[in-house]
Amino acid sequence: MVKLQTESSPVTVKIDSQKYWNATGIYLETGAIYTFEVKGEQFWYDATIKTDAYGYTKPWFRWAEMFRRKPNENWFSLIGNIGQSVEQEFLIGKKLEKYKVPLAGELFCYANDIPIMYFNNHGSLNLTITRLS
Ligand SMILES: [Ca+2]
Repeated sequence: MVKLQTESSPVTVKIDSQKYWNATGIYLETGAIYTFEVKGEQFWYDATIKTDAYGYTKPWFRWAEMFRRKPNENWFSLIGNIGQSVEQEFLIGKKLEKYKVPLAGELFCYANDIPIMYFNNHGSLNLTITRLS
């Protein structure tokens, strides 16, 4: 497991849209502040729908939104999670400027989708993590 220090270089990890949990191998420490960013133009695919880390909305999918892992965030938005805990889950999107870690653990990530709908996902994003303090 990698622990970033404030003077460490940023670390980039691959987040695969098909994985229910992407274990990043990055250990986030309690009270530390990090920046998470998907740099530049990067895309992943929900079946044939091309989108970025902000994800997308479709009026004809509205009925199914409540079944998403994060019901109130876009389809395919990039979500971060610490230690696979339901209490420590947050939207990253393309950039989360400053995130203060409430409780230490490994960073996990996923594309927001319905749990049984990961089979038709394609592509991955490179997420860069920097420790600020
Ligand atoms: Ca899907």
